[in-house]
Amino acid sequence: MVKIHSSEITPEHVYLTRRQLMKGIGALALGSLALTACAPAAAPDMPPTPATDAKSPVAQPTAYASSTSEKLTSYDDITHYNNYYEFSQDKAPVAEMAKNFKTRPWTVEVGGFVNNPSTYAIDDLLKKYPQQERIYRLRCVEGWSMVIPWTGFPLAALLKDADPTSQARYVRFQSIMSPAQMPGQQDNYFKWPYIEGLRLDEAMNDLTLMVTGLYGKPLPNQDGAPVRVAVPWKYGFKSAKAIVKIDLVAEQPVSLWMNAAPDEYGFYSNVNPERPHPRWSQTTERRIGETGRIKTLKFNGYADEVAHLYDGMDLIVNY
Ligand SMILES: Nc1nc2c(c(=O)[nH]1)N[C@H]1C(S)=C(S)[C@@H](COP(=O)(O)O)O[C@H]1N2
Ligand SMILES: [Mo]
Repeated sequence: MVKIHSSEITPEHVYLTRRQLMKGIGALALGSLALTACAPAAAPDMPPTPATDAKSPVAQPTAYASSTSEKLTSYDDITHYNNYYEFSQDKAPVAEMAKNFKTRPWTVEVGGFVNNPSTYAIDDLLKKYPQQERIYRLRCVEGWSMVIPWTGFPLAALLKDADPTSQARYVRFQSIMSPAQMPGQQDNYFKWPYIEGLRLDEAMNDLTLMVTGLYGKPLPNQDGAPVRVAVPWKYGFKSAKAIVKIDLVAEQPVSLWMNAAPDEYGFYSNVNPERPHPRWSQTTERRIGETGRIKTLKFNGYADEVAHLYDGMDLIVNY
């Protein structure tokens, strides 16, 4: 993938115009789906339809890609308000600190309980899986949120090719370990590398995205280049950045945050206004770039897509 200069970043108004066009094209085939910030997702009046053949340099629109009428968070906020503890516990310095992070060469190893383990060079991975645009809300456990136009491909596609065996019950994500480049990894305050995990059915859900770009451009380093995951119905920390290894495992993985503060951060970490964080309420959130607070929705507004995964589970106990 080519290096981009900041002058090549699509200005937001250009991007938005193009998106409106794409949305128009998508809407013809899909019917319009409207989700708003403060109301639960209006039930789509038709099931998600496969991508249309609309030609776009960004991606093919899908039902999800066009599924929000919410205002996008600005490129500047998405790339300068970052949680990335390998670099810093402060958000603002991350962009500058991550500027020279090396994302090539890069490999992603897919293994564990699979019939077809493989190690992909990142550019082969990008070529193999067609990129789509998905506009998702991102809700951080700290009580703020953004609306981000990601590009990427469903993790399910990668997992199907890996062909999990019957022993595979969870997916474990491992982020890069590179203390020379990442000052946050130079002490043992956290147990590095960053580990996250999903149950296999969560990982296979169509919403779970391998993210390789945003605003139609390659993923900026501070947002997890060259590849991160986006799991939009869970708190942001479940969406690990700079992934180097994906393992299918039998046991529930222990994440970095479960290790650091087990009472505060559980394995599931579904966005849930009914379960307060031990130190703050989760009933509202601040949309970055906007004033005031809006209501936090269960599963971050994606209940129609994912609530069935938790039938019969107590999500207060299984936080
Ligand atoms: N490897 C790694 N992944 C990570 C984090 C991190 O510190 N390290 N922070 C998480 C948190 S808390 C959030 S809210 C999101 C932030 O993603 P963004 O900076 O692209 O908005 O990334 C998540 N993924
Ligand atoms: Mo977060």
